[in-house]
Amino acid sequence: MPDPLHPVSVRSVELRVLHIPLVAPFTTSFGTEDVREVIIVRVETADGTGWGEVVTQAAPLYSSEYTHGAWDVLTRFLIPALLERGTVAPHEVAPALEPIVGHRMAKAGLELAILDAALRAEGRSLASHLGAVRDRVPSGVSVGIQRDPAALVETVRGYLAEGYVRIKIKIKPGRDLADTAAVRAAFPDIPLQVDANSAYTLTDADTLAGLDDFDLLLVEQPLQEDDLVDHATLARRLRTPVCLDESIVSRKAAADALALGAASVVNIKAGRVGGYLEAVAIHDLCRAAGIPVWCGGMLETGIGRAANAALAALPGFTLPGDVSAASRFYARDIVTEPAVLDDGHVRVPTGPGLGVEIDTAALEEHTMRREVVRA
Ligand code: OSB
Ligand code: MG
Repeated sequence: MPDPLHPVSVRSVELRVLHIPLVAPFTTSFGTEDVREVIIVRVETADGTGWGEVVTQAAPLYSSEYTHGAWDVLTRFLIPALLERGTVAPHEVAPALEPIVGHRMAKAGLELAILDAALRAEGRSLASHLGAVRDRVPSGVSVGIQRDPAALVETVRGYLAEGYVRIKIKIKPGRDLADTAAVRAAFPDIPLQVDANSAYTLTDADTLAGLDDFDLLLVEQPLQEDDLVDHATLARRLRTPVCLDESIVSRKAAADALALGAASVVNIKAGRVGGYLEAVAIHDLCRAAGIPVWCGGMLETGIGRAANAALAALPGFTLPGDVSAASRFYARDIVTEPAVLDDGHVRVPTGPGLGVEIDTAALEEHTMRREVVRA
């Protein structure tokens, strides 16, 4: 785990809801988004500013959290709890917020802003603090459900032409085996995986076993968030490795999943687990258990995208993550140097804190709502 950083003295926390248009609609088993709704956090401390991102979506479909619920719990409970303490070191944020049950994405966004402020004050990068061992990370792309399998093949072709080194396609009942077969037939050798976002039950085990024909890296979250035992049962039925996303809400959940044999690969998302420090703890426990991990994504802006690149540079991240270029989702990101794809990789920022600077004009353009909470 990272060494503790010095505390910062928090003076105020600004929240913004942003609406950022997506370059193309993104469809999963739980719905279609064409505008990203996200919360950006800015903390002002005695030693400078820090930025964070709350990766909720507009509706509670991926998890129970959603943007306006996160706004409410942040303004009423989480931010007041931090302001009441006065000073806080990054590793003290999660324990300080622990009495408030759940709301992990909201907590993660606040912790990231404190981490950024503390690291900028010490002139250290988030990547070096978390334990990064690489200066660039291989870039995979998550491809939404398209009109039909032929359209999916053309969309995938475009991403491969850009250089993405691993393709993930979204599946749901009725749009699974034929879609996967079409992509595999068109591209026999690419690293390919599928993500069901909890859309199946164990009664679909025969269909899911059909995925074994396509030489997939993994099938991600076929069953519900709390179906650990059913995932273990399914994993015994499939040759395709089962990877968990939604189910891994904490280091405890990860340990339970591994103990049950519910996952042989883990997707780590800092928002889903309550922060980047908890994410490192999950990385550490999976690494010790010989379980490969990869860095998931939540359509992050340049803030969360920079942090994800730092996390994905840790040694246990042995599979390419959903750490794509900003242009995969956004025409106008909110950082001055959006992440780009270079030879199938994304650079790990090396500057202090997140290592990215905010494009304030872009930030303003996308801001729908703003509030400052003071001590
Ligand atoms: O299940 O990984 C997921 C986006 C929103 C919610 C859930 C998921 C996703 C993605 C996109 O797959 C990954 C990305 O940000 O590139
Ligand atoms: Mg997923």
